[in-house]
Amino acid sequence: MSAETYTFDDLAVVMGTYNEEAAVGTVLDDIAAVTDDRAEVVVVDSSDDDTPEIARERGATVIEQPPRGYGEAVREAVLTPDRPVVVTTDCDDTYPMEALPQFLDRIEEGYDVVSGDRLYYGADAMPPFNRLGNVAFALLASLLLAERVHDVTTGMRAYRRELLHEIEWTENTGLSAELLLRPVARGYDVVEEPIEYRERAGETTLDPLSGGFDIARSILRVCYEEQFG
Ligand SMILES: Nc1nc2c(ncn2[C@@H]2O[C@H](COP(=O)(O)OP(=O)(O)OP(=O)(O)O)[C@@H](O)[C@H]2O)c(=O)[nH]1
Ligand SMILES: [Mg+2]
Repeated sequence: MSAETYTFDDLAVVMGTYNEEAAVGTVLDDIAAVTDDRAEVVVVDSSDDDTPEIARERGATVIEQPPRGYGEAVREAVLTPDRPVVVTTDCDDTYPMEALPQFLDRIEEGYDVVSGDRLYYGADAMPPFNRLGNVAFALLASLLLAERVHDVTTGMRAYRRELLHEIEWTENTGLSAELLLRPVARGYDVVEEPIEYRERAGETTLDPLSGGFDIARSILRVCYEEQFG
């Protein structure tokens, strides 16, 4: 691992947004407050509400895209910034932006990926069905990769920028799992960092059942490809 010094000027925070007007203001204000307004913010937006206007007012770069699912938006979002450290979040006020300095510190220590582990503290704010699903996804991936991972679908991670461009990303609903599992399988330095998880502001766009099947399929495909592909 090679250590380098980073400041908030080296940080980009990126997200997909689909009708998140109830949360986008809070999320972007939190990022600005925690980073002294120095992080670049990239929003890939598919909304038909006021989300993009609110994001632009706060200085974010807004890229418009038709609604094609989580991964289509987040792939474009993570590949856009030129800054050396890229952090993903959901735009629903569930993830603690206060943890950004800690994530940057971990990258500075030399990690390639820092993954927010929501299950460590119990994730009481997560619906029980989703919590159970996440425990099952983590066990499945751990078995297939022979390496213990604890939260494979978290939306909050920091990545060293080069890694994002070194790997080809193929998944949509399962992109979050893919963004953890391919680096783990390829021997990058990955660490899971416990984070608090809050209840969502605004409506979910995810159907837990069909979304869950898509994620399970992505985990199987990605782990198979990494081992035999
Ligand atoms: N641009 C774009 N963003 C999307 C799309 N689908 C989801 N998102 C965004 O991706 C992020 C994650 O989606 P969520 O609805 O929070 O999904 P989740 O976290 O799995 O589930 P809940 O938080 O429980 O609803 C949010 O910021 C959404 O607004 C899409 O088709 N296009
Ligand atoms: Mg969410």
